[in-house]
Amino acid sequence: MPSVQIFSANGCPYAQRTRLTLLEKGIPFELIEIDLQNKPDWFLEVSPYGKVPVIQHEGNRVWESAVVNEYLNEVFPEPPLLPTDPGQRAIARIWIDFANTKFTTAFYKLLLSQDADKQQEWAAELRKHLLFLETEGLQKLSDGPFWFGDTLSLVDLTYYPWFERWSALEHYRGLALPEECDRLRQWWAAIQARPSIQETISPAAYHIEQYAKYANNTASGTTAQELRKY
Ligand SMILES: N[C@@H](CCC(=O)N[C@@H](CS)C(=O)NCC(=O)O)C(=O)O
Repeated sequence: MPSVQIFSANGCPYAQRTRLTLLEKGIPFELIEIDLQNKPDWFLEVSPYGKVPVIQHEGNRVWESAVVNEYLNEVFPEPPLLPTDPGQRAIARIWIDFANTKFTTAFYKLLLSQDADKQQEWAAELRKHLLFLETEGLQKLSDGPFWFGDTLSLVDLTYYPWFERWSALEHYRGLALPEECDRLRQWWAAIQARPSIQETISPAAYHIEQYAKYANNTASGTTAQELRKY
């Protein structure tokens, strides 16, 4: 029996981050699929926030994908998915924080916004973030193809799921990757070739369907409710 259990949902980008981390490290795991539209009663006991992903490992229960991934990187050190130099490791964490606080927020706010002015505002915000990833992140940190050069890191795995879902954003809101994002495109091509990605990827049509309720603002899950508050 694998030592790691992950509570996951196939469409969830945060859970995908953690599934990718498990696969990249070659950690055997048991996957428990949660139907987020119809959560089992026991789920709140496992997940205090009512969200996926959550992992259980040797008496530890950990949630919040960024924290889960750091935990996995510490207890299963090979291959390392964060730079060993403390300065570089801090930079990696800054980019992970940027994904969580700015980038994914703009992604969801754009999808949830219904009026044209708000959509324009959030599209401009997201475009600004993409250019920031390109010029301050990818271009300055390494020659690629990944954030820290040839070696994949948690930063790559943190951003990947939203780029897989870009087809849905483009479908509902018409926002394409800006022309000038060459390094982002190079990164995208390189990361898509990873076996871990091929094992977890879902087609564009699936994501378009999954986000239909975000795009017409009828999504009723905890995550959508929280995002509507600001
Ligand atoms: N900050 C959390 C976000 C996790 C999250 O929002 N998961 C969503 C699915 S993508 C969820 O489980 N939502 C529960 C719900 O919508 O009721 C993380 O990084 O793990």
